[in-house]
Amino acid sequence: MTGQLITLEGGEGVGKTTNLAFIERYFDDRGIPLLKTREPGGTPLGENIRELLLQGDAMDLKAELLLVFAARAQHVAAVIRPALSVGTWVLSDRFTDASYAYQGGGRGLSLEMIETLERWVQDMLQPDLTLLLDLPVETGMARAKDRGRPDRFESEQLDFFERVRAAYVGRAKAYPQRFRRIDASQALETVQAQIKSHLDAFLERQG
Ligand code: Z5A
Repeated sequence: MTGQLITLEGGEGVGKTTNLAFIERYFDDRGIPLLKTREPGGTPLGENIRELLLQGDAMDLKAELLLVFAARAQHVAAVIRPALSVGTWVLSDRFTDASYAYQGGGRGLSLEMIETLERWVQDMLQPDLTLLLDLPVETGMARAKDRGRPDRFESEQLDFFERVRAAYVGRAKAYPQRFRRIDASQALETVQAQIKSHLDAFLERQG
């Protein structure tokens, strides 16, 4: 059996890092081999590109989009496809939905261009399950504010994050088969109970 690709998405301060650890434990407890990875990043080249994207100087928006997909091309070829082909499940902290949300929604770049890059880099590869942690932008920004010096994305303003959120929610509606939207404004135990019930249902579907 080939592995399954699960992605975790959401805007600023939604609690991805906190919940990734919970998801890892969930698979560990069931003895399912899981490779945890992230975007931008996941490979030595991707981690270098991540540094440029998060900490680098101001950049042209098209350069930003191409860097995100350059990191993804390496990630898909060197990490994700090889793992899936030997039956290892992959959990990625962000994937292409983030490009639609941040570069498409946030930056206002052409969705057609993102689709073209997506097809070129991924061919038919799509996540099997996407967990979207969703909460009001002000709540997320308040949760994230104690994190030290903000990076290039964290320095953006409220309206940018509103567009990011709207783009994520739009994609969740457009792809209901793979998206599960979780209300991340609830208490952590409630959020994690919802994540567990989506993972239980997903595992059941695999048979
Ligand atoms: N990016 C892009 O533009 N295009 C792309 O294609 C891709 C990425 C792939 C880095 O992402 C940037 O890359 C990202 C978009 C861009 N920029 N932003 N913003 P990242 O995923 O590495 O960075 P991040 O968004 O900052 O994620 P994070 O580190 O996982 O942060 P988080 O979601 O805020 O998670 P957290 O640290 O677990 O939670 C924040 C706080 O909330 C923390 O104090 C928790 O204890 C608290 N928390 C968590 N859950 C709860 C609940 N339920 N109640 C109360 N408090 C909670």
